[in-house]
Amino acid sequence: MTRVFSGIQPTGNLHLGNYLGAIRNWVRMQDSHECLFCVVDLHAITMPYTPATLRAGVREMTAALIASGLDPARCILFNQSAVRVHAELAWVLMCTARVGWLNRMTQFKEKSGKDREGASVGLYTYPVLQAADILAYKATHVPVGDDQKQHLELARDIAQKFNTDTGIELFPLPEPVIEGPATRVMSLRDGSAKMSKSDPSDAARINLTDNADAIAAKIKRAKTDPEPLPSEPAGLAGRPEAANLVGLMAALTGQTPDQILATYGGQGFGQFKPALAEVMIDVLAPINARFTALRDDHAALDAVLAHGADRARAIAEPILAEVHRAVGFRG
Ligand code: AQP
Repeated sequence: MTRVFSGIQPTGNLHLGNYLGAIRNWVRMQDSHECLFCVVDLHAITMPYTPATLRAGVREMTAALIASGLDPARCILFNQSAVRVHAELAWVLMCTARVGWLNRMTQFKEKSGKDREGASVGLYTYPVLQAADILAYKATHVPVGDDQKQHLELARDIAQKFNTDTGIELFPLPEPVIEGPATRVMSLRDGSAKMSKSDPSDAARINLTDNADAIAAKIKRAKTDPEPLPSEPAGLAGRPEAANLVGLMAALTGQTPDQILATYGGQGFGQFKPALAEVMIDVLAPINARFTALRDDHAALDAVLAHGADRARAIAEPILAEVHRAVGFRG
């Protein structure tokens, strides 16, 4: 049996990296698998937040996911805090995970920065909650971007240790699904940094809510180098910004980088960038229009989340009961 789980934080706008790296795969998988997709609001409070922004962010992310193609009739779409099993299972798994394992997590190091002592304990234990998100449903496949690889390996280690400690093969080891030509979309301002919601420069990312003018302006200003495009992918080595734009063109058109460079090799960015912006606008404009139509219908969005949470609970609660028996909390 296969079951798919993945999540996204309701912090800031959905961006092109989230869409190409993860969401597009989610949309594809909802037709072939049992899928649960979660707006992870418990994760969102690991960093500074305001309650009003968080509440609005959950609805906005729900609207953005539906606008991107998730269909609440074909997948289970809900917010994490509505299903208490996530937090309860996280506690049990925190007693399974080892401090040494968490100390190796690079995302904590990046997000806590120089002020590690001032970071929340939740930010440190974030990957254990992420493991609980997945294991609460005995999910077998987790479609994510490349940046989540290390957390997925940890989730597998936690599942394995729990099974060994209790002597019961309770959890399957979840497989990461890191697929497609854009598993790591880079910042438009710095080809060595990933495109990210928390980048202070809005010019570094394409938001799914950006209109055509904003997209065209951001692509025009995207950092590049003075060389023309090479005619083969090998010529992109050492040119991260050029490689990123070619990768975006490939992901958006469904072509390979070879095919893109066969068309644009030898041309400068003055020709390539307007073509890329046009393709991007064509893909994002319908998503943007659907998002605008959905975002203010709070009652409808809340109803989608409530129904999704009911369905998620129906799967997770019996699994938590199995965990309680395995641990010895009940007979
Ligand atoms: N640049 C990216 N390229 C490809 N995939 C990406 N993802 C994120 N950035 C890229 C994937 O999107 C999914 C949801 O991300 P998330 O919101 O849970 O993770 P995040 O780390 O909060 O997203 P951001 O934009 O990177 O936010 P910040 O700035 O807070 O770190 C995940 O599957 C992720 O891999």
